[in-house]
Amino acid sequence: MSVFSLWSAKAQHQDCRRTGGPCWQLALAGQSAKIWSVGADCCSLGLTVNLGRQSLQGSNPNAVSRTVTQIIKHPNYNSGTNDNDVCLLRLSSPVTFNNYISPVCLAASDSIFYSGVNSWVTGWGNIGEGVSLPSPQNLMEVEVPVVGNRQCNCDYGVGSITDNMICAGLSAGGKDSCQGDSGGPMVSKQSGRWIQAGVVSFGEGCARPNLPGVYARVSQYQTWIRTQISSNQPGFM
Ligand code: 4AZ
Repeated sequence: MSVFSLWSAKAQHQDCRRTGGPCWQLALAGQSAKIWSVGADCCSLGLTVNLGRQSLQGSNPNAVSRTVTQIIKHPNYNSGTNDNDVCLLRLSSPVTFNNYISPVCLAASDSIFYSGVNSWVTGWGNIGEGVSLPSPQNLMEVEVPVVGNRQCNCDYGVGSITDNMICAGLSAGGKDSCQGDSGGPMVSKQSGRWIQAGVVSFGEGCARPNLPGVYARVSQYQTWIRTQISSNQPGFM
């Protein structure tokens, strides 16, 4: 048995080049968006995933770590357009779920996230566009409404937001994911359950007006994820 976690293909290529950076949030999330965290350390010697970690400093009594033994990048990832910006990380061994570490539901293929519906994004990324801002020491969380693809295409230029993307942000700006958050989860609550709708992918700047954050649309990857997990883990399904 093994455990897989969703990440961003862009983060694998770009953020891994950063050294000394903190962590990246991964998309193995929890029933309550407020109590989990999964981060991947800089990958000079391979990735380490920290689960249940809330702070970069001090004791994290609920944290456990696993190494990453396999990275499966989406075959149609396009680094020019950011289309299909997802990958799967295989952890070295299963994790026991508890109040601090729990899985999130993946958006089903037919899931709809209406524009205006709130979503929550978490991560260890930059807290603003300015380079001089300190990296957060605690896992951050932001609440942003979904922006429909038609509107998001108007914002970014028609054709740049594909059906494999989902956007979220305020038209006035001010709240967003940012560099270093890539790979992390965007979750929404549907019928009392936390559903992962997106994986942090890209955006023009951070928290700018009429330039929402763009996320890989998880509902497009159900089939791919299931195929990968079962073919890499015989007997699981
Ligand atoms: C990045 O480079 C990044 N404002 C992630 C999210 C956003 C922008 C940039 C969204 O990882």
